[in-house]
Amino acid sequence: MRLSRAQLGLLPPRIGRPAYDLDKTRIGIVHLGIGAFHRAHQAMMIEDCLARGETGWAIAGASLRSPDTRDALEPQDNLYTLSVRSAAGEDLRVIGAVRESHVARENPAALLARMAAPDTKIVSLTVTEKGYCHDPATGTLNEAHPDILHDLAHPDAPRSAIGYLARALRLRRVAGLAPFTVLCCDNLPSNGRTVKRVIDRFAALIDKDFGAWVAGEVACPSSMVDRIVPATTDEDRARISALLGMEDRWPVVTEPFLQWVIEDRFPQGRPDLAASGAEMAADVTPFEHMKLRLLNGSHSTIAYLGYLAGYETVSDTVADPDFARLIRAMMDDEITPTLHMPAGANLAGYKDALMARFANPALRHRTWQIAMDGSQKLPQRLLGTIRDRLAKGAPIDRLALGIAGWMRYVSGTDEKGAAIDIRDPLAEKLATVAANAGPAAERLAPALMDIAEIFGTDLPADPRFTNPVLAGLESLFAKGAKQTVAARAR
Ligand code: CS2
Repeated sequence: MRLSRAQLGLLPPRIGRPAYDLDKTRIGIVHLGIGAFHRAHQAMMIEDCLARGETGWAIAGASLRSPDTRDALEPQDNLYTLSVRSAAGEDLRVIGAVRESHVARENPAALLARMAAPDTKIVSLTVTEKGYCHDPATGTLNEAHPDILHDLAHPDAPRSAIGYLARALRLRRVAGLAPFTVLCCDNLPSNGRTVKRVIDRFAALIDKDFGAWVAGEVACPSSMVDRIVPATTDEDRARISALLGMEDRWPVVTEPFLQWVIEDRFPQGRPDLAASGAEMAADVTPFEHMKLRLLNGSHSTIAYLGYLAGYETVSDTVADPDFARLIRAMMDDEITPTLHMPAGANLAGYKDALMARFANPALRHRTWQIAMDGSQKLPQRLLGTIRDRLAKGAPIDRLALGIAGWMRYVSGTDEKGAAIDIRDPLAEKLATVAANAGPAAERLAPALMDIAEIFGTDLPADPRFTNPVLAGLESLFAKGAKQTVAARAR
């Protein structure tokens, strides 16, 4: 038996389920990038809006390329289980907010029609950092990106998320409809401003007049999103299906913590997200910095150094007291002084909670998963913090070790000599650099720092940056991650 609308009544009583009439709701949001994160975060908050009677905000989800999510969800009437897991146990709830699953590559017209429909007021995105086809160091559109070149040449048959946004906005304009609000939910710095910069430029390249309309009319509020959502495993599928008494092909497993801080700029309206627990703010920048630097900066550092030390998950890594000490010291001594929080923010409490979240033994969050796409992540997670520190003449030893960990990781071979499966849009370039440099820190470090789309041109020229990174990388090659971390954690 498979989870579906017809079977909802057969679920055991302890399993939560939609507390509203699914047929009485309409689609008001199109979400590009319907992965695990969206389904554990925004879709859950929208579910609460629908349950409160805000009927106009159900979600049409889309994957740009892979049919996997659609193939799993459509036969279940797009229902799926959200599991909230910690040492205290597991809570299960079936979510009904997602009403359609699109695969852009298979049927672009259907997705564009949904994005251009009069009821669609918001198009939100979790397409990961690389999905914006931008230059990570500068945050501007990468006009040489193959998908962007394609979409500029064929604006009516786009491939990239940016191409879809532009095409759908154009269809709306032609139809005399107001644009939708573009809500970026990816871990980018000033993510609304970044997507705005990229889409404005793309639209201007297509047509000057259309570009001016997009620049003037399309709102892109920034938002800080936070919830740890590891990839679903087959073990999760089996356990959750057994608890449901019916099969769910793609449940999502997450932690109790959830945060969403959103700039309140939605000219076409929005659901009452604050009533679902979001925080509406005039400016999310301080919250973005706090989260990207403390959580994601630590996450990436844990991912590279933990992977190299042989730890499979984040919780395994921080169960090593040296790693936990290093990360906490990095947060307290090197990251916190760069943050400018509004009065009343409790950073100490945030960091305590973060350490507990990393230690959550019920989440098997693989270091390898977080290590993906480092070229797109390092600038906002570690390098921005490093720049702020250097501007104040402050030391960066632990942050530099995080960068050195990435370098050691992308050298492509682990400490036992086994190949590392590196996933990164720059993987080919990284492999060439690593092959030319060999396992020699003094050659590898400068060669990697030469990649301007990651490091810019300022950092490689600053010995206060290059020296500690090189020292870290030398130690990682000579002594390994465990000993290097132990020596620096005390
Ligand atoms: C992680 C994030 O995979 C990663 O790079 O750092 O997905 C992280 O779990 C979320 O940003 C938490 O909100």
